[in-house]
Amino acid sequence: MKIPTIDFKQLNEDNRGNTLSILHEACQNWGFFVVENHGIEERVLEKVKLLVNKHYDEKMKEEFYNSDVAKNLGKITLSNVDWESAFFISHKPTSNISQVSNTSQPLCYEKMNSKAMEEEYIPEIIKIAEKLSELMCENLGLQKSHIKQLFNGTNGPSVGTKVAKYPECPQPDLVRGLREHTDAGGIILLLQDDQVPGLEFQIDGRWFKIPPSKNNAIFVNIGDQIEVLSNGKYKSILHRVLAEKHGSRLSIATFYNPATDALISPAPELLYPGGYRFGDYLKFYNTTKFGDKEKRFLDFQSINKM
Ligand SMILES: O=C(O)CCC(=O)C(=O)O
Ligand SMILES: [Fe+2]
Repeated sequence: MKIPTIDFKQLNEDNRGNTLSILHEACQNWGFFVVENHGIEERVLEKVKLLVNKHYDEKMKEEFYNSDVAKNLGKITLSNVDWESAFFISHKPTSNISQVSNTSQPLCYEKMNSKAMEEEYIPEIIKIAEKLSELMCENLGLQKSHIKQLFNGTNGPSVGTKVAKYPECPQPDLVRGLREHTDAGGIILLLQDDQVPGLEFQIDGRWFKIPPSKNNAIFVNIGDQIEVLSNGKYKSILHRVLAEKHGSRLSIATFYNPATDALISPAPELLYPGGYRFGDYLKFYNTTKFGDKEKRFLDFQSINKM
């Protein structure tokens, strides 16, 4: 199976329709896809990865291997922990970079607050999230700005980044890098390792391996709120990260989420008809019984509104 790939370059050309269909299919049936030719400069991506790797080697690695999780591997059952060394940075509506730096992650201020992360990478990744949100709306037959507006709340969408390494693990069958879950929010954009694997998504009950990204493509998956607003048309899919015996895996995951006070509901255009008397439905059904069910729902919904 090949991971669905969205080539942003093709959106400006004759292939736009085809690219939109690939995206629609990916959101309906896979819950994830890869974005190529996204427009973020190679130089920026390489710099961000280098800073994170360097930070891990200098400041986080030793702390991780001294932690209870690492020390207890093989001694007690590690069913409720993750073999992960990570910290979280909030970007929007407000940046917490200075707090992150002042507390547990002294490095962060110097390194992550560098131009590369906050000024060059994050604004570009937000642009990609918003472009994808517009394309999803187009595919769902919604106003282009529907997702953005839904996510807005009082102060605009919440955006944050989990900066992680999954350290090399001597006994990877005893623990997960990150236990299986779906993501709570909206659109998740991942810049990941180009060598070390580990990420897996579940399709039809079977785990599907996501290979490392060789060409700095951005891996995207959708979260629970996109499933809800699309009334279940798009799916947030279970995923996990395996611990690996050879090499530590880099993962920089940016979450484009609703504001905490955003009021979420399925888009009215995508709802099943609702709030009617069964007798009225039956009357309409009797005249449309041998027609298409989807069309009957749509027509009944619009009649019912009047
Ligand atoms: O590290 C990864 O590749 C995935 C991370 C993830 O699933 C998460 O943080 O929710
Ligand atoms: Fe996740």
